[in-house]
Amino acid sequence: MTSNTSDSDSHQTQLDAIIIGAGFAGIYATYSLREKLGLKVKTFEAGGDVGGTWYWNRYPGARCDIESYHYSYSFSEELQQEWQWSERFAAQPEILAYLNHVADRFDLRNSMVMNTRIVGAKFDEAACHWVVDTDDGNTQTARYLVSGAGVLSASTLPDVEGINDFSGAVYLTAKWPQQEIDFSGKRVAVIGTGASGIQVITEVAKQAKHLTVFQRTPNYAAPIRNRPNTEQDEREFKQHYPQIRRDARNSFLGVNYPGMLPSALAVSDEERHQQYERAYAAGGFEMFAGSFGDLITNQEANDTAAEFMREKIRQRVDDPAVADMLTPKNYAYVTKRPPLETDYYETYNRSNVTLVDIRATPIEEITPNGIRTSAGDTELDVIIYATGFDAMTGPLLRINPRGESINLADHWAEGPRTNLGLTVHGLPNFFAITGPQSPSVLYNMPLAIEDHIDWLTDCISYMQEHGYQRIESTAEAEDNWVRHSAEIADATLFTGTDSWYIGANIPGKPRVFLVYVGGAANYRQICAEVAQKGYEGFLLS
Ligand code: NA7
Repeated sequence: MTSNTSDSDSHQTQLDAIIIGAGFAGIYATYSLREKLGLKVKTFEAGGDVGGTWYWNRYPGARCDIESYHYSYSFSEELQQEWQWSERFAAQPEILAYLNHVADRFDLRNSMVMNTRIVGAKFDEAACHWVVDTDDGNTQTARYLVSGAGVLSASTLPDVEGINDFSGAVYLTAKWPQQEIDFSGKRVAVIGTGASGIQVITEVAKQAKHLTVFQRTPNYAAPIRNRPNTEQDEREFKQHYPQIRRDARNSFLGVNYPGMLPSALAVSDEERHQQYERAYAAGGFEMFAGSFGDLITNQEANDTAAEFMREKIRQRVDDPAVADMLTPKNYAYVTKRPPLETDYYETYNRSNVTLVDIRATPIEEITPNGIRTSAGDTELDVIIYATGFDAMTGPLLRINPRGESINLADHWAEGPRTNLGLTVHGLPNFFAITGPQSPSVLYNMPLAIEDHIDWLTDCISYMQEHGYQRIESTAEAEDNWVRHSAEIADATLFTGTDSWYIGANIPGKPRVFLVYVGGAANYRQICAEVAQKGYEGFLLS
């Protein structure tokens, strides 16, 4: 990367705000800063169009696992009323169409530059502005830098010998080609069995001549129970949207599932079983966010849910040896992101699907003809990598914003350090939408995004009113937030499991829990109090 940033940059500031990315976050940030504050905004998007996650992850089976009427913007009542979601859980093309509609409806494209990646950013103290480099060799300056770079956008590949030697076709779920791919008659491998792997495996198995799945860790996957939305669903949401959004914002996951009971240990075995059966049948995230309130804090309570899920796997998979391989054994339910599925476990009952446990027989090498494990060679025409992301911190670290005295990579060398999961000491006028140590991925992302952008819009408005040009978190407020965030995480079962929530999927990444798990309602209240107290914990000048 070459930087065009130099001390001779003009002190003239070209823009009020530069926004990184045109996904859910970048689209609303563009709208909010431009339409509510009248700022001069430019949004840079690496992809060819708006959509972010939903632009890139267009693999067969890609679908949202939050209900579509919830997984949408709430900022415009007209938008809520006019958009119709065809399914309970929207598939990728429909979400992408929705985001395109929002960009067009609010005329946002004229503030956006596509096919342009931000590759560096430095805060110039003398000019009090950000100097931002793009991969087309240009440099722009802006008072504020707002990252909508996403939390699961920096995809990763395994560090395995011969990865570039395979002579067949290679696809990544996270960077899927625009055109449809035909797997019929092909010998296909999928590496990875997270949310993306599970979705793509189920679809590709229907087409491929043979599918071999390379699994490192089995997951507790639950049925999504997708179906077309009915007219009644639509009426229900559209008539009661304000109340539904309020309730959603006050629930842990950002979707207000009814029927949650406080503790799995406070009811009889029979009642507990019924509650799990009800939640499993209801679909979506009800199994953990609509069953019992203590699954993420109490190991004994969690064991009851984990055992229920294991039993379901054993019931659904014909071959007991395969069922055993698919059964998670040594980590608590929900502490790795639980995927949702349609007929995932039944896929392993098909004669054209083979499961390989790569903990028992590790991948040794990718060869020109396929994959070699310690048990032998699998000949292949196609390899699909569904191997995940450098989550939460990866997208920001790949840009590595710099202040006068810090750069983000050094500042975060031992794990992310933020104030409110939104700002960083040493990086003035920088806001990370759904940054690490905010509720983000353990909340409903569009709502999390709106909460952050509303907060930063109010913050900039306050600065304008009071004649401030610069805001920076104090070191002390950042230390307190890092400590507070870690203390809450340590009171849960999450930190005992290797997952991307804690950086364990990336070799060498510091083991720090990346999400604020105190609940979005608490979190929003803390953010509101900071603002009410004149941005306590921040220096304004
Ligand atoms: P995930 O959930 O991180 O899943 C990645 C999968 O790839 C997971 O099964 C990993 O096993 C596996 N993996 C990762 N690295 C390797 C290597 N080196 N070798 C073999 N297998 C590997 O990513 P997804 O894209 O599925 O989902 C991300 C989020 O998107 C999801 O949680 C939703 O929020 C939407 P592991 O479990 O690490 O042992």
